[in-house]
Amino acid sequence: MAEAESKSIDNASIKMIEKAASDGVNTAFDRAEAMSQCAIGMVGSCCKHCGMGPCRLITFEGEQARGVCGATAETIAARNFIRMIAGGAAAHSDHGRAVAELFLAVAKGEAPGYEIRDEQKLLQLALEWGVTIGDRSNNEIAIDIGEKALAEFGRQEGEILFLRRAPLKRQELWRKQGVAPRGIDREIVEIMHRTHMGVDQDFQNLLKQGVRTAIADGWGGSMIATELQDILFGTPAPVLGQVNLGVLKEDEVNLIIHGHEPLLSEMIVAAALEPEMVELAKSKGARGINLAGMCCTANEILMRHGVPLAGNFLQQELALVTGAVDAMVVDVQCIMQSLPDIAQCYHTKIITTSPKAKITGAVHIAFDEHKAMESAKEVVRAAIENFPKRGKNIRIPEEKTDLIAGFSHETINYLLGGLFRASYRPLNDNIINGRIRGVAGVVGCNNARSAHNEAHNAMVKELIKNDVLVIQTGCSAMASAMAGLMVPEAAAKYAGEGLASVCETVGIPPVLHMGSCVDNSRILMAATAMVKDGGLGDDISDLPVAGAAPEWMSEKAISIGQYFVGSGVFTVFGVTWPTLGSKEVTDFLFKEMEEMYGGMWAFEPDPIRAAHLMIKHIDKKRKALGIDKARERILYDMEMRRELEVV
Ligand code: BF8
Ligand code: SF4
Repeated sequence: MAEAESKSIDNASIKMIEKAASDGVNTAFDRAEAMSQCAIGMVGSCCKHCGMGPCRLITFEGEQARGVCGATAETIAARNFIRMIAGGAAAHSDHGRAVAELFLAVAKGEAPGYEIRDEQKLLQLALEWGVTIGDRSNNEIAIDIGEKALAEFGRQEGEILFLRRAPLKRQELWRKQGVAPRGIDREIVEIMHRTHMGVDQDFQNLLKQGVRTAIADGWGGSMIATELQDILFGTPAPVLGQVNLGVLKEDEVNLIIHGHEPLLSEMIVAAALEPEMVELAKSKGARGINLAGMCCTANEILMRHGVPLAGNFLQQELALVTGAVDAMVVDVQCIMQSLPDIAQCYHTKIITTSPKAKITGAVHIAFDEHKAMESAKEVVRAAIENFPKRGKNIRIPEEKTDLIAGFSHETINYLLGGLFRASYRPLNDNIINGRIRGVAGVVGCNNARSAHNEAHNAMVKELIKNDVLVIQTGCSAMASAMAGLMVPEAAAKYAGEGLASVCETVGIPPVLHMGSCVDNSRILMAATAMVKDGGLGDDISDLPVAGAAPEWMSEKAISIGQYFVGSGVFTVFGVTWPTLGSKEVTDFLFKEMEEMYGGMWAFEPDPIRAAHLMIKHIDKKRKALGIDKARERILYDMEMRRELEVV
């Protein structure tokens, strides 16, 4: 069916889109087709911030349109844009806060079942934050760290603590530009205030607050989430996993864990291993319990436990269409409201767990972190008890692909430098000598307005073909994994000769999975480590690196993009661009920001062209560093080598 094939490039998904159609099930793919997009809202020119609107700004020839209150297209586009940043930063940061709260409860002995797994990282953070170590116990140290982390959200003045991790030059630049965040919540609230009717009406001033808030996300809320999760659940190390709907099993209880915060899912992983649970599953006729992840929760439990990935954002409904999912448990973010409706067509139980995220039609099992194991067992039991209710209409696509995940910033350090001299030196050296042209972070969502996974795969393949090492998070990482790009063998098959030779020596894939979307903070740390190791300039903006989210859809992606730009990275987005209604705002984001921050936005829906914009930027940085000639020599060497091989 040509139609399903235009919606996804993944075979398993195509089969399930077809099955959904024959089962009479409506999915996001159908809804995207039926839902027309408002041309004015799409370009950021619709304001409904007060009861005199919505004001939909259309510029007539020679006449500048304004809202009823007099707001211009620039003000409206900038306000809409930074409200997206506020939404995204709030989501990541509230996740960070939940982790900090659990962390503190664990340290105080109030959350049985959890423990501190990465002592080294705990002590490192204690040193960094000036927490006394002495002969104190890990829990005593962790109480101080947890309190300091929580205070970051409500901090009113000064600067958030993790800013000091950035290269010195970057910190100075942030201070000079007035975008060093004071506190995480404060910056988000200030966006909501300044974008209220009749407050900040200078688009540059609005965008500046957008940068400050995004930095509070990347170097604040998200980084707190990543760091404390690592200390609590373990810092990821390379692990073999599998991805795609084919990880579901016909003869086992299939429980999908979907959402973002690993607090509950970590405990579900433990609960599913409990003998009483396995016995219960067997008593219901199942061979065992099969856990699989969806969206960023999937990335979290893959990175730490090797739990397979059932799929990315646009596969959440398709998983239910297999008819083989006994329960899908969700927490927060990127969860489609259509899930309970689709579940009704099969037998699946949709279980919500967070007081922040209930869905009409779903069962709610409140997750209590103080009795986490009990909550987790209740969820697993619900899945098991639902297993006998499976209907006959089951089809699990066979597609599943191997991947290696677990490339935390620390792991990359060890892998490259070795355990005793962990460093980014070999990466920097290979960039300087030209074997690796540069590094690209390709991240973000799927978007039902563009073919599922198509842009991710096209862009990533083009980048590695051109010797750009790719690091990934989120749904984008899963897209590459499905395409077989996250195994070491992919280097010989898809990467350019220079990159392939480095990957083969170190034994890594050309595309590295760094985790969930809050783990984009790992990319910031990796970039900082590259600067600190020397030879590639003295700021992130000097590095031959670039970022992209070719299939973005969520506000979180805009916040991530903006903190990359604010940290000095050229960042290109696909699908659509939300400020096109104002040329001034768009020009400011695409051009002026480079002068201010060394990084800027770009919009290019064609993934190959977007990849070449990234490569062009990388080459520009190589030239500025004076290392462009090295690469020419390398290529010449290879040309010569090929000739010799022919002889
Ligand atoms: O935080 S990449 S669709 S799942 S928003 Fe959502 Fe986008 Fe996926 Fe993870 Ni990130
Ligand atoms: Fe219209 Fe101004 Fe109200 Fe927005 S704030 S809806 S532009 S009157």
